[in-house]
Amino acid sequence: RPILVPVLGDQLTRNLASLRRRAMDDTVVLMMEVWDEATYVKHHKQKIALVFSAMRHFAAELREAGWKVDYVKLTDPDNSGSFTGEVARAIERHDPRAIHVVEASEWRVQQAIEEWADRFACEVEILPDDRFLCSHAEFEKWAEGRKHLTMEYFYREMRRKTGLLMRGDGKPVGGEWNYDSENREPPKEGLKAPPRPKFAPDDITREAIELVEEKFDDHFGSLERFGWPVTRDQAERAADAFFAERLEQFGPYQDAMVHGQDDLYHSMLSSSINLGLLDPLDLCRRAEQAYEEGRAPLNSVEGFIRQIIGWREYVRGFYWYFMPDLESRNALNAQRALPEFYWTGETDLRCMADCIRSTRDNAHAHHIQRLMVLGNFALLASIDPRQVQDWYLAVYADAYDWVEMPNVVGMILYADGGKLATKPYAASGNYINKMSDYCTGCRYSPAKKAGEGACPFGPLYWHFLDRHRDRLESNHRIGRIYATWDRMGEAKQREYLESAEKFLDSIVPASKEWARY
Ligand code: FAD
Ligand code: DLZ
Ligand code: SF4
Repeated sequence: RPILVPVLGDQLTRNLASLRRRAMDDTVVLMMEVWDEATYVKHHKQKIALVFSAMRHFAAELREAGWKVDYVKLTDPDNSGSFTGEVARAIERHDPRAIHVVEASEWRVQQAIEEWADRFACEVEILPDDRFLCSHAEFEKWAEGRKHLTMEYFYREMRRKTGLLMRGDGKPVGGEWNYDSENREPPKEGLKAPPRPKFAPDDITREAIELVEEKFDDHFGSLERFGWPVTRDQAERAADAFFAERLEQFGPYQDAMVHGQDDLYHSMLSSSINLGLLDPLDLCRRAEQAYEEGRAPLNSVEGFIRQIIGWREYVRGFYWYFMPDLESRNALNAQRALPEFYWTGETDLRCMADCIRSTRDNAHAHHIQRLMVLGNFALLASIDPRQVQDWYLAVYADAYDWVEMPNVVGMILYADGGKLATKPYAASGNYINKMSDYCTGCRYSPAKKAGEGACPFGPLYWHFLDRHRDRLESNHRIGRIYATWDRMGEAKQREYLESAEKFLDSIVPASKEWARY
């Protein structure tokens, strides 16, 4: 009797804990395309095509290496539609003596897996996902008793643990832990990054795309520009191109935004890392090597490593530490429905329109677009956190709720009451104007403060601060801004508030359920 090893759609590596320790001859690998996973939100079309194509390529790679793979396609007539249903059917087919499965990255799926031991008549072993550096227990130990879970301190622990950019004496390379202050260059005129490699769909990807066109045609997004890596080999080529051509400028322009330049110097590797095609620690070692060999400056390399062993590990720990409550947090009592333009891109706010266009065309927007444009708007306009979560989970190729949720609930909306961020990331149009070229060519002007033609972010910013004064005035990082507000005087304040209210009243809520079935 074999061991059954279910491999989930974001566990596509031969280095997976459950595969690493198995002998091929008494193992059946089970991979399942299931309706439940394809529809728990209405994922962007590119995401479904990406996941199915990458799963099918990985199954082929395993078979070629000698593994026995039982692959259930979405269209198989007896497909039950769920992981649990498919494992039950596979047990009938293979009569395994045990199931070995790596824990799920998401709460929803882990709950289902934890029921398998009671439900099935064979032993079930759930293994930790050691593709992450920090275990759940390690994060809990770090978080216990802290008022603020400041990412920076967690990150330093991860630097010490991995030895990345560390000197022999336990101090950070270059003398500082963090070079974020050197990672905020506004875009210079004519800034143009080398394009990332795109991978033309092969037969397997084309078949996945056809399936998506047939079954998920009403989902958001376009398939036209699909070019994601779907195999480890392609993902490695994408990483090579990033290290050779974009890492050097990644640091300085990390926060920059340029109209129509969707990738800039970002790695565009998140979907590959999250699927398991790339190993995050390996990428960090390669970045470190680029620094050691003088191919990239410290602020770029440290910035890249911080995003991965800092932010990525931190949000994963944060998610598991606060789930399931995290999902329903709404500390600022935000109730407004998501605007229709998040789905259509039809808005005169040029920054929003460009970020939504990139989201629709590429199933991607880079971090500062997600945070300081799309996220900032959702915060200032008090959009209901559940609807914001659904949107972010539905529209990006790299979206999984373990990473999307802390970023939405904690980072952009402050809906966790300040566990993740020490202050809300609220900003007026001045920030967007400084860090992008969006405002030139916008119908609105950030120089105009209120009334007709004024950039809506300004009035919305003051309206937000004013309505949350009770909570935010005592915050040491944002509280001082109230002195500026008070100095404005009542007439000016009224102008801002009325301008914001007029804008908020004009927002058209989403006309249909775009994100959920
Ligand atoms: P780069 O800028 O090249 O960064 C390198 C890597 O660092 C990324 O590939 C990613 O693995 C990691 N990283 C960077 N920032 C973060 C972060 N804040 N949290 C976790 N990992 C990070 N990332 C996802 O992978 N999936 C999501 O669903 C997701 N949702 C987000 C929602 C919001 C509201 C915000 C503000 C951020 C979200 N991010 C998410 C984080 C980040 O925006 C993306 O990881 C990044 O844009 C991916 O592009 P890249 O690979 O070019 O990243
Ligand atoms: C995102 C996704 C989609 C769209 N479809 C599948 C699927 O059919 N089968 C599968 O194994 N995984 C899929 N995934 C990724 C899963 O949602 C992800 O692996 C788990 O939910 C992680 O907890
Ligand atoms: Fe966005 Fe305001 Fe600039 Fe227009 S003026 S692009 S709305 S920040």
